[in-house]
Amino acid sequence: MQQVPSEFKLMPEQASTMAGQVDALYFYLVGITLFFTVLIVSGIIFFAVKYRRRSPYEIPRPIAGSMKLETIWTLIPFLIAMSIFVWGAKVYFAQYRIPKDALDIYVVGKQWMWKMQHPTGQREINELHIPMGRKVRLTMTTEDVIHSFYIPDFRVKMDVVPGRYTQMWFEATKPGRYHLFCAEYCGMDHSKMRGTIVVMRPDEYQAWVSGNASQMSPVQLGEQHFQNLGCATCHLNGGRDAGGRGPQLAGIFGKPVQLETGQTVVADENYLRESILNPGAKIVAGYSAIMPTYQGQVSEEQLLQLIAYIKSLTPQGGSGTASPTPASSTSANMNVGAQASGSPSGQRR
Ligand code: HEC
Ligand SMILES: [Cu+2]
Repeated sequence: MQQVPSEFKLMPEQASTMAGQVDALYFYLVGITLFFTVLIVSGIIFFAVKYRRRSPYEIPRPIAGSMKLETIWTLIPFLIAMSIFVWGAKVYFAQYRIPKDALDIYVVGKQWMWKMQHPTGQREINELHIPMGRKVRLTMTTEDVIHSFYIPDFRVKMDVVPGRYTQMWFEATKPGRYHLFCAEYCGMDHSKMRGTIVVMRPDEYQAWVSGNASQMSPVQLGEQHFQNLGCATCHLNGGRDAGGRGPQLAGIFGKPVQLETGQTVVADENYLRESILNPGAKIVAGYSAIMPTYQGQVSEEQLLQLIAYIKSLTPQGGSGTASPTPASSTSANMNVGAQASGSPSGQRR
């Protein structure tokens, strides 16, 4: 299902809200480079001709230096460098601050394919259907080595790292089919780890989603795992008050958690992941380390579904056994913005 561009293009298409911003900065850099290349090269030629040696015994006039000149050629480059810095930081924050109100897609990379799951349950391999004009947030991890999720036409790229979650977001502005590449060398078939992002008009997307509606949503699947893995026996809704041996999970997402050590951590996706795979790493204050590890018992996809389920729980309505909130509305109570740190991976740890 690869789309082969029919004509040669100097630049990829601008198909997301980021594309214009990235390109403007890029052209600014190219413009500055061109300007100074021309200025310096013509300066060299001009002075070489003007001050050429005219007789073999010529002795040039000594130059005493010029404060004014030095100040100018320090100040101007400084201002230019700062303009690049400020502009670059602006674009950087626009890209790496993950919006809260977005459509949540879960991505698992592996050698050599991309597996995606929609909040409504649809799964896709090497293809991702998304609506135009809506923010889409990807929460990504991999089963094996580092990959990188790269959509040139959107000007977005993010590493996909084993053992943790990275996130990225985009908003497509044009319907069409766009290349998805793995941009981190990941073994023999790295070059075949490609896919297609299919951007649809909102009504088309709605039709596509409801046309494939038989699957269970990540939240529903997560609830199943929660029951099957026995989490519900310790994590009762109501927590200790209800007789549970573990803390109540409803409502913890995005909130600070007090640890046994006195430290506080924010319960983001990476914290939930660690709590399930390596419960001993961070013990919740007031509890003992009785939770077994689920390392090796849950796949990356199941883990993402468990986390989607925990995120969907609300203290009043949801519980370990009650039916989850409808999948399509789960993004509303997600609080990934808590992770809007400035690091390139968008993660805290
Ligand atoms: C034997 C009882 C038990 C089982 C089974 C159990 N847990 Fe736990 N869980 C605990 C206890 C006790 C804690 C608090 C101590 C700690 O942090 O390890 C905890 C902590 C957690 C936390 C961190 C909670 C917070 O408030 O920060 C999460 C998330 C979690 N468990 C998820 C799960 C999931 C998902 C499962 C099933 C895959 C599961 N647990 C199974 C007992 C259990
Ligand atoms: Cu790869």
